[in-house]
Amino acid sequence: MADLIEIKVPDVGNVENIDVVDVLVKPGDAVKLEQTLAILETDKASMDLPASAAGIVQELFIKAGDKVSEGTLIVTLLPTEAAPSSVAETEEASVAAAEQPAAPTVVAAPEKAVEVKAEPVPANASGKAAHATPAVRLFARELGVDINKISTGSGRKGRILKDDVKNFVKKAMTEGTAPSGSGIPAMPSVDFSQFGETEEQKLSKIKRLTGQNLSRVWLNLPMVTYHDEADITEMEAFRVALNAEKGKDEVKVTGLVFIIKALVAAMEQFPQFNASLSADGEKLILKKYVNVGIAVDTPNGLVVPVLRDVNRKGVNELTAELAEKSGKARLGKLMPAEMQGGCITISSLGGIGGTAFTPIVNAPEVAILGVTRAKMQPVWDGKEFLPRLMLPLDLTYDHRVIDGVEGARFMAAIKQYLGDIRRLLL
Ligand code: CAO
Repeated sequence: MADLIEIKVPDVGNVENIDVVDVLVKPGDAVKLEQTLAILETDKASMDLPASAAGIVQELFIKAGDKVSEGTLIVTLLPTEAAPSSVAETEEASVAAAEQPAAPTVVAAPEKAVEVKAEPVPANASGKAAHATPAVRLFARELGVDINKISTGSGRKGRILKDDVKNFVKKAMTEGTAPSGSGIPAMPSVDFSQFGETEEQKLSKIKRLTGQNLSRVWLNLPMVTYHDEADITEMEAFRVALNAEKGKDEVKVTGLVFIIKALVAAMEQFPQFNASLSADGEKLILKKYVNVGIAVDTPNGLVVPVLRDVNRKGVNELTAELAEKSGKARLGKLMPAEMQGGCITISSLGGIGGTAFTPIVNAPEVAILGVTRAKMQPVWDGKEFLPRLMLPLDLTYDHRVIDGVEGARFMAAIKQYLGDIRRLLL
């Protein structure tokens, strides 16, 4: 039988009687090189005690609560052939290597390590305490991670490991969900299965990305939504007449194309709506091009194709382009470039219904126009009530760029263009 490898407490710098706070292996466990065997803690530091060789645990000589010093025997391992058995190649060398144990990974404790140690283990929202060693808790604290937000760990029995903390931070960084400094407490995670049957459904990538972007905008932009109605009775009559002239296979003009034209005409009149605020908030970047994003509902979530140079295109060209882009969006065939460079966005729910809503600005744009369902209404003309087709409009704007009066004037201009589309020619 191969010689057993003895793993002892290495030189930890003249510290005696170190507390063993946790032992992570038991007899029979296969241990990898550098795997943490135990967590030791002094009043100055927490340290993971790594295995200086790979093997199967034969005997364990310490337990949580013990005190150890340099040279204390921790475990004996039976070297395994399959795994890299040690830092060195041969069995003899591995025994030698075990006698010069790898240095423990030391995590410096904060000034008041003793108080930190005494801290009660907080429970997460599901009522369960996060399952992690003090060293991992300390590591999480140093990175500013609330360990209770890591729902399960990849360690034994769901124990949270350092890698889980690292992955949590990585995920937060890439998804932009890292604390924004807003000081807003995170939503608690709730175990709904305690109230009844549940089923988990993964969000589509589009939904996840949209959600992150919307949250960012919601937290960063002071937004105001202004509501009004445009009289589109004549516009609708013209649209119906236009479509009556179209052949069976031709794409029909929708009201949305006129709304796009009216919006763009208003933007030319009020250039601050065709602008973005510089990242430092010091400058307004005015755009000389006019591209309009159209929110399109797709099976995978909301996407916003961008119609370019809308001011230079006529109703028929825009009708064809809108049909093409929204069709591609629904099939998930839009290229990233087709969703970039928008100056303002329209979100139209008119095909479905509604009387008003508060769309969220598609920042760094400064405004978004929401549209809900037009309906016939009695409108008083000073002498009598007339049946008019009224279109509800909702203009949300970034109040850092647009003030209330500008918002109201911009909306009045849109209404005027929609009320009399001949004005689009002026
Ligand atoms: N008032 C009354 N009727 C309206 C209308 C309005 N404001 N807007 C559309 N309609 C009618 C259309 O005329 C059409 O009628 P017909 O079938 O009789 O021709 C029908 O409703 C369906 O229109 P549509 O929605 O297919 O076409 P559209 O050009 O108006 O809109 C598009 C295109 C791509 C914007 C739309 O299909 C869409 O995806 N809307 C959802 C936008 C969205 O998800 N917004 C996000 C909200 S915030 O999260």
